[in-house]
Amino acid sequence: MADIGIDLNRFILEEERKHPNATGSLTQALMSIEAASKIIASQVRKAGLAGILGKAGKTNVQGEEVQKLDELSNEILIDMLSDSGEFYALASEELDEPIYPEKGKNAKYVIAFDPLDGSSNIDVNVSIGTIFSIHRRIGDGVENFLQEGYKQVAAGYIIYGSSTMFVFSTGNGVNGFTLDPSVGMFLLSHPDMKLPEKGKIYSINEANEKKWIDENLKKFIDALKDEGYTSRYIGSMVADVHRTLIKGGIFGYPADKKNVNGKLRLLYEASPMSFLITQAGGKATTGKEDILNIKPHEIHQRVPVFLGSKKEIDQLLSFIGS
Ligand code: P6P
Repeated sequence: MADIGIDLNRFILEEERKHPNATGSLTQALMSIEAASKIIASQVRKAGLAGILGKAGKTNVQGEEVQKLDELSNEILIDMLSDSGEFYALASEELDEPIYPEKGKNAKYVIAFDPLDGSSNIDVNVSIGTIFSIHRRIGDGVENFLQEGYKQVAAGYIIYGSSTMFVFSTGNGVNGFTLDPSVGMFLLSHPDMKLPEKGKIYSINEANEKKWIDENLKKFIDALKDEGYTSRYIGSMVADVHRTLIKGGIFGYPADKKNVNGKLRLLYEASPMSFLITQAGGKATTGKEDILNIKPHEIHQRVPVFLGSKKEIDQLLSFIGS
């Protein structure tokens, strides 16, 4: 295990050295994400002052109003990732279709990202985040993004909260790095992150209870209440998943009568977060199948999401599993 305090770049390079055939492409790819995240963090931290709060007046492919910080974060990521030359294609929550950077024509990887998830919380100063998912390039078009989640090469998020953290996995466990703004470096603060086998928290928007499709879901939540669980729901996926990764328990965004496939997107929310939770010893399911086994059919498709500690996920499936 790497020493606490080692910086992210050195950690990534040491990971590369463990793979004799590595070409350095993934290293460069991850470092370009890191660089973009530092710029986004600086914009997020001063958003209230820089007059970039508030709605940009446009709506994205999800039909959601786009806030200026969303647009800015999306542009920063597109510029930095395209310029790295390490990505053949980029897919973003903010783009209807993938883009194919000129410098990435011979690149080995593709990346899907949510540039600033939880953006409805920007104006009220609640933690928000960037989520990313990296796959190997397998072809020349959108099929690159329609790969099962278990095939991800790397996945991670950056949470802009009380501190800025970079949490990621390349398939060998999960490590968390905290930004030291005084030196502009992410330093290893959470080595080899593991979910507790069982938590004490459930995280779900109970306001939607009347719309839940499976009535056994309410029975499951009531069972947790009877066991003395507490409820924590921030309404920003990165923040709710980050807490679940550290404290355990369960986070869910189920299908309901309004969102019949759930609200969260498979490619750049559910799949990368499920990869991390699974790498950290937890589980992730739609309630019917393991999220990492789903073969996407569309880059913006939505899925029901339940992820967290083994105990709570197994208990959930005993109530709602097919
Ligand atoms: P609701 C934020 O808009 C988001 O996409 C996720 O970050 C979050 O988990 C979810 O939506 C919250 O949705 O319907 O509970 O407000």
